[in-house]
Amino acid sequence: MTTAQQTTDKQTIENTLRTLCKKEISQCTAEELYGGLLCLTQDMAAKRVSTEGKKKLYYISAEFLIGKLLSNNLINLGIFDQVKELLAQNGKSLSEIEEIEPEPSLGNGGLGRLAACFLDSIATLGLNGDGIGLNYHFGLFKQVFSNNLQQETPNPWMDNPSWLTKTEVSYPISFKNFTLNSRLYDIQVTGYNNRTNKLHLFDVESVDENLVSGDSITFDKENVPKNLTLFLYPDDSDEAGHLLRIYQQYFMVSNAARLILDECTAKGCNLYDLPDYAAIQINDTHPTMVIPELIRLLMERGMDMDSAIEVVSKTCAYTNHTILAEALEKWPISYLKQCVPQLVPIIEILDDRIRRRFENEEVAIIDRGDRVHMAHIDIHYGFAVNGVAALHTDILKNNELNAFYHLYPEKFSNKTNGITFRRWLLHCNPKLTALITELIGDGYRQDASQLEKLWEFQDDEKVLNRLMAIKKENKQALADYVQEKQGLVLDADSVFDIQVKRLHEYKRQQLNALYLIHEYLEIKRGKRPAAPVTAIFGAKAAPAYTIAKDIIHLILCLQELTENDPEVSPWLRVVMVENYNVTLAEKLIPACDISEQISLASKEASGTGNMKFMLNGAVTLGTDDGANVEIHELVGDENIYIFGDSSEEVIKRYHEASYCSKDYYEKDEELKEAVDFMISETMLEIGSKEHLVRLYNELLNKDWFMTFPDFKDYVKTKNQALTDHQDKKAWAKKMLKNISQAGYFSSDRTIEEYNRDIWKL
Ligand code: 26V
Repeated sequence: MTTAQQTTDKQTIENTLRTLCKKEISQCTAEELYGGLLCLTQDMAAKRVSTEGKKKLYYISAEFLIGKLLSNNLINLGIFDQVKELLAQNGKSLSEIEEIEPEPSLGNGGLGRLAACFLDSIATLGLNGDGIGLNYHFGLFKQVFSNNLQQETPNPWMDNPSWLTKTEVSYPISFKNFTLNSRLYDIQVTGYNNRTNKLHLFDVESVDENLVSGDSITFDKENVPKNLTLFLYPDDSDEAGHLLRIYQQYFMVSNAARLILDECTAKGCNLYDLPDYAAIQINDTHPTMVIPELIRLLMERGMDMDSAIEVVSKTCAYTNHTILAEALEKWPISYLKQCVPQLVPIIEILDDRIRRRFENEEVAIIDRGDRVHMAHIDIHYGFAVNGVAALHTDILKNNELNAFYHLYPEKFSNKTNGITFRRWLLHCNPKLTALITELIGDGYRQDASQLEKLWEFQDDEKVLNRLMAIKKENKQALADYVQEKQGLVLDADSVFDIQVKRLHEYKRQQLNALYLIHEYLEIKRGKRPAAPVTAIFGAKAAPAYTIAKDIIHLILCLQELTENDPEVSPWLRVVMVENYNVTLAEKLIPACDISEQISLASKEASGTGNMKFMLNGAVTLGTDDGANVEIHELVGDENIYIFGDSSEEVIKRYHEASYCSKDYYEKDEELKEAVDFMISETMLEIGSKEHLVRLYNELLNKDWFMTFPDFKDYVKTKNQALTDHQDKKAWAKKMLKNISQAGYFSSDRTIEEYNRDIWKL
């Protein structure tokens, strides 16, 4: 009998847990059981660690939004059901124990969650690949609402017991004025019935949590030795924030580069053959300095510069996650000189070589304003560049990175994002999982395309009814949760319309809010919607992003307005959940009827929430943007609600600089009425004039992300969806179609493509 088999039987688990907790299970507190289960899974995972594989993938990312790990690990180790039953037999509930675990918030949103899904799939496919990032002590802030405004507080998550294991690995990392010693902490990444890989998180030995006091996320930004790993992307509204970000990035990649070189040389690599031992995936431009840093370290170890550049260029690959200009990193060279002067001569040579080869100023690394374009380093000195959805990659090739595409067409490819079904179906929606398994067996867990078999049941009324019943139960569970946490009573018989994602103008939560105002006014006029609706939002705004915070204020005011108006509340409720994070997403997504994916076409690189909702039987209401385009193709016009201008129209309008929001406002009576309501007496009684008027002016005079042109079509299409939802059987069929076509969005498929085309492990 293997060790894994030994541990999987319930009796053995019981004995182990009893020994670890030093008590009978029935006598343990939830905290004690959490600690015991953590040890038990850590031990089991460690036995599956594999050192197999000459070549390893290193996925370097400033963010890994891993979410809670206990249940995920229990599932992947194949002991979830046994543990759940065992606890139940002893009067304990696994979900209460899950509540104890703090959620590490080591990411902002999609990019960080994608990295976490990828690690799961890499281990599940048995591939040799580790993640490398930073061990932020407070991660992203915790959001609290007060006076209908967002407030930010620290989110400490590293309390004992923790999933982090301190290692012996430490490097001295030098900056211009000081040297800091690093310390590596590891988190085990369990694959589903497969190997265990590692997430390597580097910390700085001199970090001091006392720099953060009380409920505030402010701290001394200049004290880098003490603050380097306190927060994820601290406020970048000022220069000290920018510099800290550069310190963080260099600290991350210098550690990564040293670890990679050490691991490869230990396996017999002579450094000239590094590309045979390592593939480095650069997740957005945050880890870009790994390129000049590796060149520098190779030269330090005796390699000439030409060879070092060649070796590094064959090892590094880059993923682009956005076309938004403000998100594409361009660091003033003076900042680099101030923090990491050792990289400056190398970057200058890299730029010089490009300038000698190509005349086009557009592809230079250091521009005429002395700013270093990080993405340009990646494209020139990496061997692969990919976008994250078909439309996004096309836009990169034909517009944003067109000049580069002409130089290196062979480097470009698309890798449409994916999600791990272990977390986003098996864990978060056990009832739907059980139904699917009953209908088509469990082969879909390893081969997601088998979900297509579900379509055979398209006319099976019993199956359709059960789908609806499961949705209803999930909605009730969410309603209970929201009542407990926020004291809001939701009606699980209403349509749950959900928009959860970071707050950003391009994602257009403000368009949704304008719709809600419009519907509110319609109800006041006596015109009720086709069905009662609960509009649910979840979103954090960057602390320094003023307009995003104003939009949150507007939504919270609408929450108060609809809750307290007895004429409106039976038909329309607006709810914003506090501190939206992975744990909340796991409760919201299975409970959704309509999935709002309403970004301005061309702006959302992919989206991954859209995939999670689809897999859980929600129907998408969205623009033809990002991966919505692929969802649309897979489910067909009948099973998705698409509205708004196309990406071509939007790109053309930007190009011509022809957009004037006031023109739309003046021509569209209903739009005008909704916009004006934002600063009406009714609203000003609830909310703050400063915030509401600023947002009103922003929309009326700028509306950079073009909500006004799409307003009419959005209202019409959304109301059509609400009408269609009334035909329960037809709606259940749409749900089934969506679930049955979701297999393409398994991150296992995405990772197979990365491996086949880029990493070649
Ligand atoms: C970053 C920033 C930072 C400065 C202010 C404005 C701004 C706007 C956007 C971003 C996003 C950075 C990159 C990112 O997170 N991209 C997301 O990556 C996901 C995974 O590929 C993808 O699904 C999302 O569509 C994309 O927005």
